[in-house]
Amino acid sequence: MKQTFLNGVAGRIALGTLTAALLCAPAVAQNLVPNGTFDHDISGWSTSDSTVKFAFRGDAGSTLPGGSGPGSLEVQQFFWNGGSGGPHTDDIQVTAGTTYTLSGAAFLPDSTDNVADDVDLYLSWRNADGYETAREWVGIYPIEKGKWLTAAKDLVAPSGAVAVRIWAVVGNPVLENETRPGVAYFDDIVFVEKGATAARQVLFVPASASAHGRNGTLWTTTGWFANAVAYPVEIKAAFLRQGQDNGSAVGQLTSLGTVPANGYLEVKDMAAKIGGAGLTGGIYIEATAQAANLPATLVHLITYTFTPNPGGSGGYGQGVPAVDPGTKNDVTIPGVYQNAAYRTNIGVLNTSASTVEIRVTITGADGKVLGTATWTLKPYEQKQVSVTDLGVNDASGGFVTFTRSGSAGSFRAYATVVDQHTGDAVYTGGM
Ligand SMILES: [Ca+2]
Repeated sequence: MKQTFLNGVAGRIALGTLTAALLCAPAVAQNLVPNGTFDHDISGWSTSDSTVKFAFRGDAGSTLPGGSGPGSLEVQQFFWNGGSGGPHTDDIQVTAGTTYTLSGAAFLPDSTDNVADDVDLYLSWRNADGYETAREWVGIYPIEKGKWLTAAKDLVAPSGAVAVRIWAVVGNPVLENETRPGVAYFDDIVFVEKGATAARQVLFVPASASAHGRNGTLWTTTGWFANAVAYPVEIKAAFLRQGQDNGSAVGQLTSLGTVPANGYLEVKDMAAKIGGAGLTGGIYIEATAQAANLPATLVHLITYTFTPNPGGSGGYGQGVPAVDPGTKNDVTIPGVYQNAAYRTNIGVLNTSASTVEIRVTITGADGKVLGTATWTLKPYEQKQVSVTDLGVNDASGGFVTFTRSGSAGSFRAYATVVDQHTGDAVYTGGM
């Protein structure tokens, strides 16, 4: 009786502590910006604006309450017309009608050589065709040099929006004969779904198999998942078949298991578990965690597509890292061989719900075009062919370029060079 009573008290204390911990935790949803705290680098940020320079700043970071500290994005603006510019994120998926909060911190170095007079976060809503449908500014003000400043704003995704792109921009006043840049550091750029208590990450495996190949090989794909957070992460997936619209498959996911908090999960023959045997194609992965305040990355995934060695012991295969949906306009992959020693397969996965059109060009070692094709891929369709399908029957070196013809959709491309004698394969994702 006494034992039961003590257990009951202990239980209540534990529950009380847990509740207090949950109440004290900041009610912040998952940061949808893949690298907004710049802990180690500025990966995920890019620009095509020649008046902008940007770099990693390892010695500076937000010192505001709750700030992520050292590691920030330095932006330099070399244009003096009263406008502004800076690098931006890749597209981040959103749902129309949903409320999001965009916030960030900025620091203008206190130097008379720093001509900047403005820092902002700029957000562009994009539709399924890849066009901007509306834009928003989150001004960080009043400007005070030598001090971390912050701003936040609630924004509702407008009708038709499927993605956003976020810019960190520096503005200069109108100045004549000026050469000194406006400079600012950015940190803790956070874009969250307001009130969300769960986190989600979408990944794609561009190529996988559960199928017999040449010379008695049997190719299957094993998934190696590393958990990046301190919560269990559930993994669900769909197989993305060649030559068809896989939009409905992405809406009917199959569970592949749970990656334990801070832990690891191996899933053997993933393609057969979600698609059935005898298939080659891509894989759609959805990782979810039931907790707030999580980063955009919940898991890291590498897949290993291999076969037992038909001629002896052991086996061989190739590693294929999972990728985020991305938005790539131009991808070049060096290493195209089609001769007695090697053969080359090239492939593309449509990582979007839109039809995507891609121009494929294979260029030989001497710079001459060896073959071209235009591929139209249905939503989430995967396609893989031999370079001989593009008329390339003799190539001892060269490269393949994939260019998105329209503005709609996104894709990931790859090439695999296979040893003709052993069947050993080397996978290269797009650059
Ligand atoms: Ca930081």
